Amino acid sequence: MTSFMHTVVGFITHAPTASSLAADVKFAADLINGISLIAFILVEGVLIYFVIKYRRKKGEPDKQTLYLTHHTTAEIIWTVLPTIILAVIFYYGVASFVKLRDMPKDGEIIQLTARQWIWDIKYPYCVKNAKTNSEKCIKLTSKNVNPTPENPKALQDELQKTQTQFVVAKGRKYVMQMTSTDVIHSFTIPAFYVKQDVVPGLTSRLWFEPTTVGEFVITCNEYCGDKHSGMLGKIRVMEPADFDQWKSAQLASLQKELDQDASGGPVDESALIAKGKELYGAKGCLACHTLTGAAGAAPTFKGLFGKEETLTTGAKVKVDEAYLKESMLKPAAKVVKGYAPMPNMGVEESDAKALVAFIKSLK
Ligand code: HEC
Ligand SMILES: [Cu+2]
Repeated sequence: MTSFMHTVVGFITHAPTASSLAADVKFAADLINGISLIAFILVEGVLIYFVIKYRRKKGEPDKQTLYLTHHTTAEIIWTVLPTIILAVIFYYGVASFVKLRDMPKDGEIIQLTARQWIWDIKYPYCVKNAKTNSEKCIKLTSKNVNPTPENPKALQDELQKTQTQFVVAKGRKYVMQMTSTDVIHSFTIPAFYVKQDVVPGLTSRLWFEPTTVGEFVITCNEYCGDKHSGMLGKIRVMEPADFDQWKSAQLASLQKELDQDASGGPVDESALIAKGKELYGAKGCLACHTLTGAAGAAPTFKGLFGKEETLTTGAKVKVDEAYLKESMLKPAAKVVKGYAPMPNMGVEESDAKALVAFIKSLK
């Protein structure tokens, strides 16, 4: 029955279905749209037909309308038929909804943080340094694909080509544990037919099992501010073997970073600056801080190091490494006069080091 209905209704739309539940959800949507379309055509068709057929023609005398108190057969039909149709819609809607909300116990848990206007994810794959006991896990951050003060003519399509790819393996189950640092966002992967609000102060969940290798877009489906339209991520589904290879390469490079940090060996300043520059884009700092000297929503980074800033308290501070670091890790601690406090951008110790080096390099 279900597969027959799938064939009948499936011809209406041809969107890709790339997760284990996509076909079910798409079917429920197509069914509702299909029934609505048929009902619309019937109702409007009969309406137009009656308007034409029973209109009063020129010179015709007034006719009295038939006086009807009730019509049992018609009443039974218009009660029973819609009840059956609605029961069918209800069945398919609930059946797919229940599956969507039933989080698999064996799913791999990916932490997601949304913020204006990017997605941050953290995988449960981590490495440790035995000596210092410090840990690093694989993390990816999307870029906002909107023009910036640095690149005002950039096109979204072009920017999206260099978008960070979130990576998952085909045939594995994933549970996203999601929260937001600012406003309500909505994490959506159209090809997977999944969508869930991401709310500050709350953890919401969503799960999927990708079934098709390829690249799919992630959108934010809740208006979240003026760069909402650029909150476009990308997710790449790989064959499990390729995914495992990607994962071990990532872990190996994290291990290397950890061991370097631990040994306190010579730091490659230019590599650190390059990493800071990348983070400036990846972490979304460019949305507010320019590199050109122009003040935007926040002080420019150009020439910032060594400058004297006046804080909202009236106190003056010299911009040194410690102050820069504090401004990133605890943005509310010291707020520059004339500005609203900066939101917490989820900058971590190791990122802060690179960002400070980058800011120092901008004379
Ligand atoms: C939504 C806008 C916004 C974003 C995005 C943002 N900042 Fe800020 N930032 C501000 C504002 C506003 C201030 C000034 C008020 C304050 O000190 O809190 C500021 C201040 C700072 C300061 C101190 C500057 C000074 O003149 O004393 C540093 C350092 C800084 N931000 C670093 C960063 C880094 C690094 C990022 C990216 C991870 C970032 N900011 C992202 C808005 C932003
Ligand atoms: Cu959003």
